[in-house]
Amino acid sequence: MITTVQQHILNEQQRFPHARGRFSWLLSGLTLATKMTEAKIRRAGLLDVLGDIGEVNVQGEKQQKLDVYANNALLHCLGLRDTVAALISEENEEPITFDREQGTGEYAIVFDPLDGSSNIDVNVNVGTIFSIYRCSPEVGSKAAVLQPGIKQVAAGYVVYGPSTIFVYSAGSGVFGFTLDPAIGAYVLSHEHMRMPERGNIYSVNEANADSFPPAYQDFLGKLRKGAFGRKYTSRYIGSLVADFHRTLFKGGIFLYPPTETHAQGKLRLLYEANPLAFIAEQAGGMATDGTRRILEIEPCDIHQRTPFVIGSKDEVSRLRDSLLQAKAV
Ligand code: P6P
Repeated sequence: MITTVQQHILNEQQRFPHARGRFSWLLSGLTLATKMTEAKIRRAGLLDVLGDIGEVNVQGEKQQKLDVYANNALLHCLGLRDTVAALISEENEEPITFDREQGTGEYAIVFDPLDGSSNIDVNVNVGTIFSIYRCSPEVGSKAAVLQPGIKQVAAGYVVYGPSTIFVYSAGSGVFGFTLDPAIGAYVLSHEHMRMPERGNIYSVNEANADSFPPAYQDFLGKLRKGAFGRKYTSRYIGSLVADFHRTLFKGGIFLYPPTETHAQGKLRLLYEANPLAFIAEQAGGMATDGTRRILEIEPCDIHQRTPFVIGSKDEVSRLRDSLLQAKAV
């Protein structure tokens, strides 16, 4: 007997009698958009969707055609859901808002439509990352998402790879659904996913290592020397969703520290760090900006960046403690 994402959400919502199935209606917009994107990615080499369109997004990054397609699919599918009051995307400078009838439009969705875009042309995993917040007409869309990540109603990602997996949490554990191309549905494949307490993999772009703050360099040196009683290996795909998905399964630590070119880190708080931090904590892991819990950071701008450390409690807390100690000195 298969359980689809919608069925799972409806089962979950039975525990919340006040929910009127509107959340599952909203989520169906998300899953549809990602299936449309997956169909394009799966045939990328055959369709004229590779390469960039010669424009750059708000981040100053070249927009790949698949970026644009993924963004438009999400804006279209979610815009059709009257439960959605606002959409905030990595690809759009300002929020997209909708005038909904009184009593509808209760959610704001934040997303990175196609993360890891630099890997698209070389057929390496890419992903979609999303966060869902409640918002009310009084609060307004920007204020609704400029809240700490602990206010997320739900969050998750889709990793497009050898198989396409939709991973999400609504605050009661982490669930994975694998897309079955034979029926075009996401089918429950991973229940109550848990991140190992510790691992033996660290994931960082070593090319930036010389510009990391000394305490980070010292910590990475300790991992390499087996100072914590186990040998580590290094894995870095350069696609956040793929690097995180591996960390969720295998444990260990992913880091994007402050660097010479990105003093505040490169990754974005609202649509990269917060949703993955929500998933990590729900799975028993941990996520910081080095020293502070990611989910407690008060955002000031929808595109703000943050240093990002996520993974098993053991490694993330060891790094946090050594960074706090370095600060205290
Ligand atoms: P770097 C991809 O462009 C991305 O936004 C994330 O998916 C990834 O973790 C990071 O940038 C890679 O950045 O500087 O190591 O190439």
